[in-house]
Amino acid sequence: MPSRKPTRFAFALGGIALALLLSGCGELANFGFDSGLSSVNDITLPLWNWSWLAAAVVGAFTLALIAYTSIFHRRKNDEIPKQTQYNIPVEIAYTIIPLVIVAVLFAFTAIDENKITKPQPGVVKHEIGIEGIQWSWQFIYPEAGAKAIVTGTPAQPPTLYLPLGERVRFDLTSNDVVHGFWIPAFMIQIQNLPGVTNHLEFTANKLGEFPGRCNMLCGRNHSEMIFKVKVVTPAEYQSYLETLKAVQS
Ligand SMILES: [Cu+2]
Repeated sequence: MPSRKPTRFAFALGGIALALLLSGCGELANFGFDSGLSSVNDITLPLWNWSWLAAAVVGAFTLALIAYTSIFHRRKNDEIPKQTQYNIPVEIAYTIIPLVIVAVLFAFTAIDENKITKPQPGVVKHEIGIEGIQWSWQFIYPEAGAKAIVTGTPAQPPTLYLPLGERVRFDLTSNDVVHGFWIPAFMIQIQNLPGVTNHLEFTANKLGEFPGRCNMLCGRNHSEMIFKVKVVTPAEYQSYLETLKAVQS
């Protein structure tokens, strides 16, 4: 009975995987991200979670097909099995199924992207300029005057202040090459392009400090393009703007 051992082994492996998955469900929720942090991640998290679940289903199905073939169709003797050149229904199925998967993922992504990038001019309370420079960031606060510009360096990464619960509009540019403005915790990523101004509106919904970085390979010191995001109360944000004003006068 040569097929007995591998079958038991496959069942044992499947059992262990299922046990691990069920026991870890608490930590697996949201797959590494927190909910309620920002207006963007509240939109993105369901898509993120369902994409992982869809990937798990596709992965399990594929693994089952591979296991079935390798367990039940192992070489039993020296006889060459029936040789098949093609199987039209199978080939149509494995062309159409991935196309449907990609189309569904694309549609849900496009719907969420439209929600995230839709401007809400009446709700926006603040405007902040984000300029990528080789190799750091400049944060521009026009509310605090024309010269309210915070420039970071690799040795002294800048801090981006954001007011809690108030919608901010970012105007993103670059003065040299393509950079990627990325705040992982908030699930925000948008490119800084030379000669183009990109916009993103966003509300931070949790006080605290969060790391930010550049995620476009932009040159030798790309990895040093880090910054800190500090979400403060609206009153603290106003007093920060006042300190920026005071520095200029
Ligand atoms: Cu960069």
